[in-house]
Amino acid sequence: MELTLSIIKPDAVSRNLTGQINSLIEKNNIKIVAQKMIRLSIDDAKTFYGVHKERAFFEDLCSYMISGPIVVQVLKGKSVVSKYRDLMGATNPENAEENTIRKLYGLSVEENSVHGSDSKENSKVEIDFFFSKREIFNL
Ligand code: IDP
Ligand code: MG
Repeated sequence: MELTLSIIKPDAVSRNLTGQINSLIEKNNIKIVAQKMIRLSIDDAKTFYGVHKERAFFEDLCSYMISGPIVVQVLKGKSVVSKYRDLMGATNPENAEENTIRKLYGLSVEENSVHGSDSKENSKVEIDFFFSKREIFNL
């Protein structure tokens, strides 16, 4: 069993899609073992997306991520890091497969509704960034 960090991004939370996205997660046999709604500070956004700080879209991305509440989650399942990436679909919703979250709900390459850790190593760092041990059920 593996854990991954998921974020339901401001575009999706503001359009009332949290429940529909959670339903897709659960239908795919992935367990939500921690979840909370928060609003990021600009410093948090810049730290979280630090690997992208040289990219042209970095400032825009950080502004977008603090534009409204987000839902951060810890997901648990077999090979859930790659499984959730598959369920999310390609970064650009236009390139995402049918029935993926980003194909169904994404608005643009930036406002693409969800984040998921891209490796097991990063999932640990990202989960620790948002959650304390006592917030995660059945760790
Ligand atoms: P990922 O979320 O699929 O792992 P990354 O390349 O890690 O994609 O990019 C992080 C986030 O930055 C994306 O989910 C998206 O919100 C935003 N982003 C990525 N590429 C672009 C771009 O070309 N323009 C604007 N925003 C982008
Ligand atoms: Mg990424």
